[in-house]
Amino acid sequence: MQEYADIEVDKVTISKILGGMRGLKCLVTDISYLDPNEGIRYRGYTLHEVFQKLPRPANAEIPYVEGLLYLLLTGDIPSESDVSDVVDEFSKRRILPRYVYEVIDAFPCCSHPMTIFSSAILTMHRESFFNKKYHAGINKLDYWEPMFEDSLNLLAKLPEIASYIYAKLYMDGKEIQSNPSLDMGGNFAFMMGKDKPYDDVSRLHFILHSDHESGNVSAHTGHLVASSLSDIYLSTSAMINGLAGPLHGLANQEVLRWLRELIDRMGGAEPTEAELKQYVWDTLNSGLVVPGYGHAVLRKTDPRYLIQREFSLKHLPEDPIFKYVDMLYKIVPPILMEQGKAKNPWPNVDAQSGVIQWHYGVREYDFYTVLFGIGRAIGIAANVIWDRALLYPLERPKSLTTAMLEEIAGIKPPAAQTRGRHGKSDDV
Ligand code: CMX
Repeated sequence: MQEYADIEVDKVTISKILGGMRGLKCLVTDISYLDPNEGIRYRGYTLHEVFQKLPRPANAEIPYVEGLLYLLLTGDIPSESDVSDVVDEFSKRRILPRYVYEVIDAFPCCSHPMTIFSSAILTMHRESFFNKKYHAGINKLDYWEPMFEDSLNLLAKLPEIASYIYAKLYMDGKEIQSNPSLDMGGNFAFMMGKDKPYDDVSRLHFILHSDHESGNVSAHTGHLVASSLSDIYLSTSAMINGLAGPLHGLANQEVLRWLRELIDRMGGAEPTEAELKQYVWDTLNSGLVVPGYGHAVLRKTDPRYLIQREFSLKHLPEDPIFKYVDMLYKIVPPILMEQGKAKNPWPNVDAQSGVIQWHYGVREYDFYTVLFGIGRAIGIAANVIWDRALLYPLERPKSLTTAMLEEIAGIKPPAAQTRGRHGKSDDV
């Protein structure tokens, strides 16, 4: 690569620097690619192809999540036997250390499930093989191996952690022990105490949320933290914290909260189209965002939204909240276009995911982002393992002062630049 090192890929403009680096091409990943109009491809496959090609459990509509991990890691569609190897690995590694339950039990009341989830993952940092090997002096060419080992250990445990948090917060601590004969999606449904098709709902949810290339807050945080050779526990806990923001993963809970507020406002009566429009405008006029709509990269309806809509049309067409969600699909985009601010007026993944959970009885909507986190952890792990295998460097972009930018823009004399905003001669 050295001979191509100086070839330009993108231009860094002031608007990109000040605009959250939106669209700046400065990261590399081969795990997934997000086209603004087509949506996400995992290892070159569209989501429809992924759902079609990956092996699925007997009597299931949705493929094994374990097969998706195989695809993200290797780029190959796994055989049945490849998938059953991963299922076995997960089954062997799923048991949580006792202290994880104790940490979850110790949380004060009213803690958000994402805070508990992130902390529970962080607590397991002491289990890290990577950390132990690093301190024993492992060769950097071998870093990926303990990272891989740690990742399998962590991913296998996430459904156990999440379902225990759910039991603790909402089921008076009545946990259901896992069933080692089931795959990840099936076992999660089992531990949540849910019958079919919640196993498929879980597989669908985890696969759809796993990766969205590497510039979004959660994926980028995971990659950034791991770039300092932090292990998968530290990196995943950090990515969960990024996911917990309302402009990112927390939007799935916000959609349900926003819909429930509308239902309360209507006093149970079904809103007319005019009333729904008014509700959307009231939200915008109060300076709030319409949750579940818009995207930093996508410029069309998110295919993850459409796949969940297809699932809902098949399994829950009469669900009253799904009907609201579907009415909003027609109502919100023209309103956002009329308002003229959002670059993408179309729905994203979070506009549809909560209603499916609600329908199957998971109505504690502040838990929804934990489910997103289980899925996203799969993509983060695949990326971070490859980061170590390819010896990706510490990430360290350079920052400038405002005065330096002003000088670059030609609106400030050079003398002030080195002192920055708080320098003596900087009288801005
Ligand atoms: N409702 C109201 N206003 C919106 C909007 C929405 N759904 N989406 C964008 N806008 C506004 C922005 O707030 C911004 O306003 P200002 O100029 O006043 O700052 C303007 O439109 C331009 O924003 P943009 O370039 O279109 O979008 P960004 O890349 O800045 O932000 C996103 C993207 C997702 C944060 C934004 O669309 C949003 O806030 N959506 C609602 C929250 C949401 O659904 N987040 C989940 C995204 C998917 C995920 O990561 O899980």
